[in-house]
Amino acid sequence: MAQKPHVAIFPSPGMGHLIPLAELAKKLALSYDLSSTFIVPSIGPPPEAQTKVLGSLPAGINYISLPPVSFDDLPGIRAETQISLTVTRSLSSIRDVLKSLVASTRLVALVLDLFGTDVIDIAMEFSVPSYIASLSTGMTLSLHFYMPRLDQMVSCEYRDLPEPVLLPGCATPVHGRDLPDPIQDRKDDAYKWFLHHSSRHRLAEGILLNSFMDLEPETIKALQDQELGNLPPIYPVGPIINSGSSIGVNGHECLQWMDDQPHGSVLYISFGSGGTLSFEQLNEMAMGLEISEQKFLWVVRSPDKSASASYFSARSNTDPFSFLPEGFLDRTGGQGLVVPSWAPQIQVLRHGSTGGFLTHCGWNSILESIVHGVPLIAWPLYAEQKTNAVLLSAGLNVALRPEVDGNGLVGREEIAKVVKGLMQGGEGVAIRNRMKGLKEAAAKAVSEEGSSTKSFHELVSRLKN
Ligand code: UPG
Repeated sequence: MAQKPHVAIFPSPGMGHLIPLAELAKKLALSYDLSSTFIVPSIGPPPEAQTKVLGSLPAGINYISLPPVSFDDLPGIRAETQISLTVTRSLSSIRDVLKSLVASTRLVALVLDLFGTDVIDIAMEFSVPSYIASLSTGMTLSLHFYMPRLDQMVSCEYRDLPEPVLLPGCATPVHGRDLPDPIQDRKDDAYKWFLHHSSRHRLAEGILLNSFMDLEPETIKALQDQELGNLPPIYPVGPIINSGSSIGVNGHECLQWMDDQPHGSVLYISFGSGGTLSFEQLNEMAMGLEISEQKFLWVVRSPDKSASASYFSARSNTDPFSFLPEGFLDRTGGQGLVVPSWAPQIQVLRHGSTGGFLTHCGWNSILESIVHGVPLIAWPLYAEQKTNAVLLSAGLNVALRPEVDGNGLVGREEIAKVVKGLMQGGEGVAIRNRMKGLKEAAAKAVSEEGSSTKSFHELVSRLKN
């Protein structure tokens, strides 16, 4: 009997990459009978959240953990650089795994994300086609294809450009300071890596985009109509989101508390798998929430100067409660729940008591909010999150974006203002209604005849043949 087609999936480090790729693999297995193997890079001990995701994969999806790579020789490098170097330092073990998969399975494709583009060369050695899973917006994908040109055209730092940048196919202009964080310092290695991966997008056999036609119609059309030159085929297959197959860390405590809250009353606050605030900002956040008098569920991590300090561990570095203002937990006991490190986000967003989400604008969080119709406060921290915040607030109009003061902080009064505005104000109602429209559009995209379902069929028939 002929062997089933098999797909190798290479997620670069970070829960924000692993979670949507795990959901993609489940879809391939359950709807299309394609088996897969995850090739998982590692730096140190695997985060608990990662172990839970990999441990709950259904039959037909395997994973192989690569030997850990060390960064003892490069202390203090940026997260984006470390992610890229984790990939290049793992190339020889990736080659070994691919070789054994080629020998033991009918390997039809390798799927990798933005930071994995160096693995394309190894796949070529084995004549295996590579597909890039573009796990953020169509807008960011447009930037990747435009990046080599932008790099040539602009000589100053992007934040110093007098006019906003119009990315191909994108109706919303983006100020240079809102372009992704790794390209804010042209001398830094993170810039070179971003440009490197961007240039290599054209080597892919195809690109799966975790967005959908009705969300970013002009951008996706521009990408598909080849306005940026000869591009690989783009398959908009989103939203692919966390299905929440396990309750996860702090799950029962959060959901029990949510059950006791009035419908639509709770603001959920989370900065994704790795986001952290500075000590001063953590304090302003606590005081702002308290004076807003709105209910909240806050996932808190110990403060750090780097906004991505928990990226590789997905947990607080030390006890975060000891950094909160004195008496805060006692005073807000009836108003909110604070949990350390991690919450069962998808179950929280699905819960009837949730009325809003203050998010760091990671794309998975945004898609999860759209699918559940939860309006947003956009609080971007790092990576491409500021660009996403522009799309949400200025483009789609489904988020409030608080003002940052001259010291780089969002003050307590401003926090209380946007929180009340979202949860109680007229603006909040308008945003909630627009979010409802996006929720319906997302459901339509993944329905039987929906645009993303059709795209998925096309992609799979390409993979199988
Ligand atoms: N999550 C939880 N509980 C938590 C925190 C996160 O379940 O307490 C889940 C969440 O549901 C989501 C994922 O973890 O599925 C987090 O993904 P995302 O919101 O995209 O944030 P990051 O982990 O920060 O994602 C990285 C980048 C982000 C980018 C994304 C996709 O930081 O900027 O958009 O990857 O490329």
